[in-house]
Amino acid sequence: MKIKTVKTTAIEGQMPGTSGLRKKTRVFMEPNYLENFIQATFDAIGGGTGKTFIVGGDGRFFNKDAIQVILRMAAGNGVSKVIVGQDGILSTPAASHLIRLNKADGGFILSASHNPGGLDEDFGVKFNAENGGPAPEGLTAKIFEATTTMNAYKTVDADDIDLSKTSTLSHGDMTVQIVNSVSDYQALMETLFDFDAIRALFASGFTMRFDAMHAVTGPYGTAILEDALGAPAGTVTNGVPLEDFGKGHPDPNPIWAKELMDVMMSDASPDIGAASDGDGDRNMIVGRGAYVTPSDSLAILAANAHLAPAYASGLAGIARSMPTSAASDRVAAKLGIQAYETPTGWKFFGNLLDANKVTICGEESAGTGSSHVREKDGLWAVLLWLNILAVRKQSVSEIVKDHWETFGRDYYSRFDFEDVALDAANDMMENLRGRLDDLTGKSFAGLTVVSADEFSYLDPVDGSTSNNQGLRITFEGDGRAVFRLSGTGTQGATVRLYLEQYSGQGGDINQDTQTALQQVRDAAFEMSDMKAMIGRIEPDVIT
Ligand code: VG1
Ligand code: CO
Repeated sequence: MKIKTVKTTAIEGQMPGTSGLRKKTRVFMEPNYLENFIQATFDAIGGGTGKTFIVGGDGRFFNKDAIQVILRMAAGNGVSKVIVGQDGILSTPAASHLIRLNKADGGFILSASHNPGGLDEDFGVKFNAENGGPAPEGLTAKIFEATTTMNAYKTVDADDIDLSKTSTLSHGDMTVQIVNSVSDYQALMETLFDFDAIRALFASGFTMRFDAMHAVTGPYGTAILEDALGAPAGTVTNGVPLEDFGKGHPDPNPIWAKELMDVMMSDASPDIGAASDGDGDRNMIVGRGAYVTPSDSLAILAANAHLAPAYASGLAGIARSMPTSAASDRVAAKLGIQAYETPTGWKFFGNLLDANKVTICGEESAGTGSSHVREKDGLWAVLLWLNILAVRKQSVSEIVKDHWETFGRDYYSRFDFEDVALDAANDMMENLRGRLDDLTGKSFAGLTVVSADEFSYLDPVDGSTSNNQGLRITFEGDGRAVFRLSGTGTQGATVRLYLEQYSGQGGDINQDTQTALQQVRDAAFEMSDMKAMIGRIEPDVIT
């Protein structure tokens, strides 16, 4: 098969963000856009010759077409083998596992995660490195650099490969292996959790609703929860992946998973509700009448992980992203293990996991995971919850309440202001950044600032530094506000304001969240002059 070199021109720098390159689908479909990014990735990792890669995506519109492009380009770049999920389907954690299992040189995951899919919505590509984790910052910088100097890409003339059946095919010298999307991942889960105990839980009449949101976890949820663990048929809802996710936002939070929330808050509520996002790396957990915030979920999973076989001997440490609440730090302190605070995005956990400094990690945005892969893992979190419930034989809300009684409660909420004019968002951040040094000791909305800084991370493993990772302000009385600009939006800027208030041990754990956060919120609005700077203080989404 003849390798073709196609001339192209650099597309003014394609910058991979928190989670790969994410753009409108139509942008990805422009001539050479996807091709440039893929070639830039091959160039940045020193070429593809003789290497093995994993390829799959969340099933959104353009997934299959993009895979065919990548397969031809892989052959053009001398790759020796590509392993692809059947029908082009691989969840992000399953792809991470396949990279590790097959000792591959990396993987391409096609997804814009929780962003909507379709011709007029979003598409994305992430490159994961040989450890199975998102490309570290040094590599994303090289990829970006390569996109700016690009003048040709390599591919082959070849027909599309049939992705619908598990089989082994070829593009010339390159082997393409189509694998079942679920089975290796399921086998991994069986090594981590007590499937017999969870099976017994379901057999005893325990009920669950898992909302796959018409995204990638449908086949995984059905195979594992219903077929392997014996949950009744119908436990998994919206279980067929659709190219437009049924026109929904496959984002597992109380706003976008409203259908599930309504059931969980009603008399017909099952014992546990859960949902996952577009690419299967996020999770939402909700008990009967009780939503569990992701920050609390991370802390509770960490505090109870020893009840599952894989974590019975304890945790090496716990890591959380900076905007995530301090709840998991309290667990680490009690367990006498190290707590790490990293910038937003899973890539920063990779080094800590590889160096065995931590076992469990999480983010406030509904991501939790462990050392079993190098990505956050939605179903993993759901299964760990089920394992804990099977052992403790208490309800979700009893477990949550018990946790708060032991550790105190970290009230938490995130406000998202979407599609803000870029200049306005940058000006607001710049303005606040410029005043950080003067904030300490000043009062806003009656709250005195204890400290204010811009988060910068020194990686304890490789010594690299990541600056500009969010503005954080702590208040007297254990309150905190964090301002950050999103790195995953595709339109304008998204301003995220993260609010947190600790009840103290033995403090009031029964307040309404927004009431408990009111003072911190007002102080944040006042100190940033948000109303004047971006023209509003009403968020689009509150989680
Ligand atoms: C968001 C979340 C962050 C997460 C990232 C990717 O980033 O806040 O916690 O790691 O999405 O998640 P940002 O920059 O928009 O705040 V996913 O599920 O898209 O892989
Ligand atoms: Co995701």
